[in-house]
Amino acid sequence: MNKRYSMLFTITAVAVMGATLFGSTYTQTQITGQTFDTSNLDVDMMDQIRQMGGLQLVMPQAFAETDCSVLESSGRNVVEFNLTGESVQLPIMGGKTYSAMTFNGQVPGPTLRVTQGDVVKMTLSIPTDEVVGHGNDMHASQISALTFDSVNPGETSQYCYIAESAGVFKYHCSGVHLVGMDQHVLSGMYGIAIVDPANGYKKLMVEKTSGSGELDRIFYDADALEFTLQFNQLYLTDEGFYDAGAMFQHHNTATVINGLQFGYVPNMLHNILLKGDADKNIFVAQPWNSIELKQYQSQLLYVENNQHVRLFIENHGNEPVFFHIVGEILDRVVQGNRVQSAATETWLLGGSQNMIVDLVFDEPGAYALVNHDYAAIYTGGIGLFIAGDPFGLNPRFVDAGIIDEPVTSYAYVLGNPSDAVPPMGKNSIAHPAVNIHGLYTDDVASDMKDAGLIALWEVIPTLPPVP
Ligand SMILES: [Cu+2]
Repeated sequence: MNKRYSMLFTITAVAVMGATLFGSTYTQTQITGQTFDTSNLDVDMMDQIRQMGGLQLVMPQAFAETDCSVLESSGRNVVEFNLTGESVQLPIMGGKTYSAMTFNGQVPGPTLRVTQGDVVKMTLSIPTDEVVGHGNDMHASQISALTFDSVNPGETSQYCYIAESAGVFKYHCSGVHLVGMDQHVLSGMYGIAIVDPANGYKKLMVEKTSGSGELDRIFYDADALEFTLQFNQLYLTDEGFYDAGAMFQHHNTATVINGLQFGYVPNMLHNILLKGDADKNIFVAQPWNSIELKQYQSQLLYVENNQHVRLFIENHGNEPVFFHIVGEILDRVVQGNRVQSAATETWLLGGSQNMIVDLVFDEPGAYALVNHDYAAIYTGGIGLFIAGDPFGLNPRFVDAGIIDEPVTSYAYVLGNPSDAVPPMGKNSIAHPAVNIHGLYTDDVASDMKDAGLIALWEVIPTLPPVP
């Protein structure tokens, strides 16, 4: 008997002893069912388990493989993902800025999208003038954060992995040798990897009664219009620095979705569009409320009615997220590529938990998505989906020659916010247009404009005024 098997025998013996000693609290039937004869547990049996591959499955080679040269020549699709760790000043509500830590000058960091089985080659570079080192922990990799460790200013490091499991997975800075991870993540160094299932997403079944009262099942194609919604908090001093004391007390300064408080609510430009007057509010909160704010001014999320919508949602924060859409039902909730719920109104995400929500907006209207914790709503955890043409803008857009015929959502004219639109996957419906919106540095926003994204602060003033 070699040493490993003898250790297993010891563990087994202790377990059996425990079952026997504590067995008196159970019924006789249960004790009999749990007890087995150790004299039959010989080396041959362990050999059989090993030959079946049972012990090997504890640590499959693929999970531990991080050698890029090996994985790049494995014949799998290789996706490169390049990140730069940068500390920058970014705006917060009230006209101030805060000391943000970012991947690539944006919060959240870029969304990685791959197909299950792809190789990801992640390269992290830290500029020479960066104040501290940074790490990167991608949960899709199933590699310990300690394996990669942190990268010093002026250095570059990379690792590779196979994205084995389908789902949504966070990635985040792991601090400097894991120290300060809370500060780095809560200051902005986070993002998600979407690993699409190898066989694609499932059709969406919505089961409800029809107008006549008959039970009706509607099947929607797996292809969907997709958004990412990443929740987090900021804990800041008055000067905009990270406040660890506030974090320990769960006393947050702001609740953010995709980096911004109230990032997807109407602003004065929407007032002009709908009411012809910048000062006639159509929504109570208008915090990002000036054309001068450019990419930071709030935008809305536009969807069509009777369209399969898929939301990739991650809670990066320190507080729970009670995800809820006012006036809607979440038609399906998926976690880890398994359906968790259907026809539910709210789904709870703890810290570092995620889900995919599938739903269909049946009627035209404005639907608020919230973290249904009132403190979170009042500190920024709210946004609006606009489904269809609830405000009757189509005739005006047609009369003004902006569109030739009525459109099924305002996204065709105004586009959807770039920070909420993930890269395309195999079951994605392309957004009609995408505008520049997000907690991006001006450099990042400028690159997006060069790439052809809509600069809404230039487009909206050209739209027809309310008659
Ligand atoms: Cu960092």
